[in-house]
This record gives sequence, C-alpha cells and structure tokens, in this order.
Amino acid sequence: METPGVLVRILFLLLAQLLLATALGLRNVSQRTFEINYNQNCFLKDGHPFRYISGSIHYFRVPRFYWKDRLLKMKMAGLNTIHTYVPWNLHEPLPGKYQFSGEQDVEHFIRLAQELGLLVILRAGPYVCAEWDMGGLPAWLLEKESIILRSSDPDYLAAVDKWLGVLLPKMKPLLYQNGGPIITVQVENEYGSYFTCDYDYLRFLEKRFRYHLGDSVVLFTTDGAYEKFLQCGSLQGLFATVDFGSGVNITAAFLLQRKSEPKGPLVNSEFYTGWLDHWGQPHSTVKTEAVTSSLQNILAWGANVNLYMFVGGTNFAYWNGANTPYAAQPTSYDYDAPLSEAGDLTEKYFAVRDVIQKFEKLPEGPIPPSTPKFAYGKVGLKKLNTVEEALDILCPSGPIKSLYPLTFVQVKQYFGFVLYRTTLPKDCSDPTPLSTPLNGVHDRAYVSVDQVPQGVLERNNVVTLNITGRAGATLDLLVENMGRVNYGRYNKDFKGLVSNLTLGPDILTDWMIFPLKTEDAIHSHLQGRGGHGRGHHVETLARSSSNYTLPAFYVGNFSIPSGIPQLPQDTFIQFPGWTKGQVWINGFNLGRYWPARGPQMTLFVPQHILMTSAPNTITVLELEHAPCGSDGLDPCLVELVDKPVFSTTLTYDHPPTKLLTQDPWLDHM
Ligand code: NDJ
Repeated sequence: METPGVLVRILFLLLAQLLLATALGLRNVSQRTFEINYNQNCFLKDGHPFRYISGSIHYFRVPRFYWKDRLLKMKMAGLNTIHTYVPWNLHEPLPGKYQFSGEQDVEHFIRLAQELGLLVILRAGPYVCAEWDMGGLPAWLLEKESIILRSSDPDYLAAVDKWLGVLLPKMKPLLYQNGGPIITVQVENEYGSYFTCDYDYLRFLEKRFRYHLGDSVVLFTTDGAYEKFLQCGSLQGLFATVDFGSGVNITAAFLLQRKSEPKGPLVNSEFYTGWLDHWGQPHSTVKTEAVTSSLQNILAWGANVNLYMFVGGTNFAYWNGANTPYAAQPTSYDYDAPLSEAGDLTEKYFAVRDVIQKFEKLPEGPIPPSTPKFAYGKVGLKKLNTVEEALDILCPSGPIKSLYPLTFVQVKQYFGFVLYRTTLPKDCSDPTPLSTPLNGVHDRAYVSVDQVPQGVLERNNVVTLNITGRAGATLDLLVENMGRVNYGRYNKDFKGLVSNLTLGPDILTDWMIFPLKTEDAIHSHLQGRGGHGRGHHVETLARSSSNYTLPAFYVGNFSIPSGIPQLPQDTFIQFPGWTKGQVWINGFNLGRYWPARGPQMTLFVPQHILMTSAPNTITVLELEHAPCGSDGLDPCLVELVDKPVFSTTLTYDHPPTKLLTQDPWLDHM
C-alpha cells in the first residue's frame, strides 16, 4: 500500500509532465482530432477552427532527392498543408507485386511533410486522373477486356479491394488522429464526371475506406462545380467538395457545394494555378494576376483551398497520360505552377505568397533558393545499333507467334514498345497501301521493310502508308505506347496493334510479336549477341523515304568539369535536329522528347542522376529521324543547357476548364 504522500508525489509528477507536454505543444495521440464542424461551417483541428491553404505536389513527379527542397519551399510560401494523389499503377505494376520503396516510398514522403510542419491531404484513388497513365489505374485491369472501370464490375472491385487492403493500412498510422499529418482522405476523383455514375461503387469504396481507416477520419469527394457532376460524384458519408479555377464565379461554385453540403467548410480542392499541355499544342500558362485575385477572393470567403499544382514536376519514363480525341501529354508537367518543373521560385510563387500573407502569418526563415543549373554543353553521340540489331537483348525471350496482332496487354507488356513483324505476302514493287482501317495503331508505328524505313502510322492522323518491297520481305512495325487516356470514358485504352492491318486488299497475318524489355537492355548497355536481326545487306526492293531513319540507339558520354565544387547541378537536355524518341542518362529514363511537335524542347535532368567520378552516359532511342547520317558526316549532337525551352506558349486569362462543360467534350468523356 502506497502512503498518501507517495500518491500525491505521483500525481504531482503526472501533472508536471502534462504541463510540460502542453507547453512544448506536444499532444497525446488521443487528443489529436480533426473533424468537420457543421455549426461553425469549418474544420476543427484539436477542437479549434482550422482552415487549410494547401498546394498539390506529386511525389511521383519529383525525384525523392528533391522532396524536402520542394516541401520546404511550399511551407515558406505560407501553405499549411499539401495534397498528393497516390497512383495505384505506380505501386502495383503487376497484379500482387507491390512497390513502396525508394522513389515510391509514399510513407516517407508523408513523414517528411510532417517533419517540416505540413499537414497532408491524401487523394487515395483508386482512380486519380492527374494527367497520369490511365488516371493511375493499372493497365493490367484490361486483361479482362469487357471490364467496366470505375464501376461495381465485380472484377474491378476485387482488384480495388486488394489494393486498398495494401495501401490503406499503411496510411492508417499516418492519420492525424493517430499521430501523423493526414487530416483528410479523398475517395475516387471527380467521379461525377465519369459516365458510369454508379452509387454502388462509391458505396463500396466508402465501406472499404471506413473499414481500413476507421470512423473518425474525414473522407471527402471532389467534383467539378456543376450540378450533374456533384449529383453523380457525391455520397452521404463522404464530404462533398468542388474544384474550379480563376474566372469561375466563386459564389456560384460554392453555392453548388452548398447544394450537396448545406453546412460545413467551403472547400475548393483544385484551384488551378496554370494548366496542362499536350504534344503539338502551345505550352499553357495562366496569368498570375488572374490566379492571385481569385485566390484572394477564395481566402476572403474563409474557404479552404488547394492550389493545383503548386509544383508540377515531370512525367519521367512513360508515365504521362492523354486526353481525347487522342492527345498525349508531354514529359514536362511544369503546369506554369508557382514552383517550376525544376523547383524554381517564379514570380507567381512570390505573388501567391503575398496573397497568403494577408491571411496567415508566414513562417520565419529563409526561402530555399532556386537550384543552380549548369550548361554542360554539346555532347556527341554515336549510333550504337538499330532496334532490330538489338532485338536479341531487347527481347531475350523471343517473339510470340500469333495469326493476328495481339495488344500490349495480351503480351503482358504495359509500357514502351512492342515490335510487330510479319512478311510481305506479295511483291510490292509499286507503292502499296499499308492500312489500319479501324485506326488500330495505338499510338505510333515506325514502319520498315527489310530494314528500309517507310514512314510512320499514327493514331487518328495517318492510317495509310504506301510501302515497297518484294514478296517475303520482312515488314516491321515498332509500335510506341504514347500514354493511356486518363480522363473521360475512353480510358480503356488498349495499346499496340489493336486491330488488323491490311496490305492492299489483304489482311496481314502470321505475326511475330516482340515485347521489348527496353529498360533491362539499357541497363546492360544494349550489348547483345545478335540473333533475330537479319543484318544489313539483304537485296531489297524497298525504297526509303529520306525523311526517316530506322529506330536506333545512339550513345555518348560527358564528364562533369572538375574544379567546380558545386557540381553536379541540374541541367536540361535539348535535341537539335532530332525528331522523336526516348532518352536515358546513366540508365535513368528521363522521358520522351519530340521537338518536331513541341511545345517541350528540353527535358529536365535532375543532378542526382549525374556522376562526377566517371563519365555520364546518354542513351537516345531515336524513332523517326536522327540528325546524323550513317556516313558519319553530320555529328549526332545533343546539348545540355541551363534553361528550359518551350517552342510555343499560349497565355490564358483563366484556365480553360469551361471546355469541360461544352458538348464536344462531354461527347468524348
Ligand atoms: O481532378 C483532375 C486532375 O487530376 C481535374 N483535372 C485536372 C487537370 O489538370 C487533373 O486531371 C481535369 N482534367 S478536369 C481533364 C482535362 C481535360 C482537358
């Protein structure tokens, strides 16, 4: 039995500890709450009214090396919260194969935000849109061809259920009430603008999110500020929010939110700071003045807001999506956001910060400066081998044989390139039309006959090409997946040759299909033993068009100058005279280049992929036309410059979201 004196002492110690914890601003996990207050129309954090001013950053578009830098810059702009999506296809590339480490370590990213004093809004999908391949849905879902995505199709739900069973338990300890930074979790994304309008699906998601995350977390939906979108996109139990850019009538937009949520905080989940791009269209920018004046008004309403994007980043490798009618997004996701693709502070950054500081106290301390860039200069590349010469290493398992062409999904290759090969069934001494009557080249095919380039077939654009060659000659189509549709009803975007090709009146048959393991081949420096290749000097009838060269790899090195201690620094790679392709530095896939279309003329090269201890290897896969002849007379040059270049730019007064309500767009949804 303790004496009363001891008890008093214990009580005193406990009290002292509690006072100390409160003084240090620490809170017992059980005291941390984040909820909606329907009487005061606001969020309550730890029982006090709270308003978030947030910015979107996608950890999957910023190298991990730079996560802290970008997050700190966001904090120093006065944001108290960040938004990120979680793209399912990044984390589950094959059914049941999960990736959560390194660049995919979303838990680390969220913890890092917390360490810097930022709260997190998690947009957990399963669909995210985001100008990301298939809106984040894994392409392998299309193995069931008739699947109805984003609906209560049982196969779709089964896959979603498994995925949420992996993702959400990882997120649970990161919820605010459990000691983490996540204050709210978004379910699906703009579901109301999808044609399925399936409440059973939303209900299923709500149940699974609740099961894994518990009853106390605030779950919400986001939809465009249109009545129909909110009708199909919102569900009892999920707090409905809206998204809109400058130029939209704020009162009208929030009144629409009020129709779904008569009480509670006003929330604009995506306030557009800029806009997205497509290859072949000018780079989009949105006037700073439009963004700041609208932001000022939203904040004056007392509303919560998320700036989409605060930093856009990069679609490295093959991750970009596309819109319909088919238009792929480029590698850069600069978005004309307050922080540029390379994380630089822009005038928009400072203008946005000035608005925020009228409402919130800015944090003390310096803003991290823009990272310096370095122009390493010109680098000469040599042609290493054509795709066909490297076929042995690109496709070590050999071809799949099929009477008719198979799609990427059917050969279980989801990204990059597949080579389709057959032979000409008859002499084509006169140019003969090679056609895809059903527009079935998804998305571009680089065509050659007996290793003589013939031209390019392109989805929606070029469906017939005249070719020449003798009977029995090898017909190769190297087909590029340019990124799957991420928005609207046409997101079941099969790739490859998705319907038959004809030569004159005849359907081509007896294909050999080579799924190309391009990344593996690059890592083994494309050194194969030769095999499926047929060599160069077969006598051929095929006539080349000088506009094209065979798809081929070009390789070169550059060294970081010694004696400059700040190196390596970030840079941008430019492709003077090149046409279209893919580029790697030291095996890191930087993405697609396409200066012949624009608007993006340079690719961002983050410094962490560069080496000072040895030369850096640049590998280019030029698909269409290289600037250097095989005679070796013209050099193949790329150039490392210190500024990004866009060929054409269009400045909007306001982001063009109004397009989404016009009929032609709805037709394509
Ligand atoms: O929620 C969507 C977001 O993920 C809303 N957007 C964004 C635009 O950046 C992004 O995809 C829409 N995109 S509505 C469709 C654009 C069609 C041109």
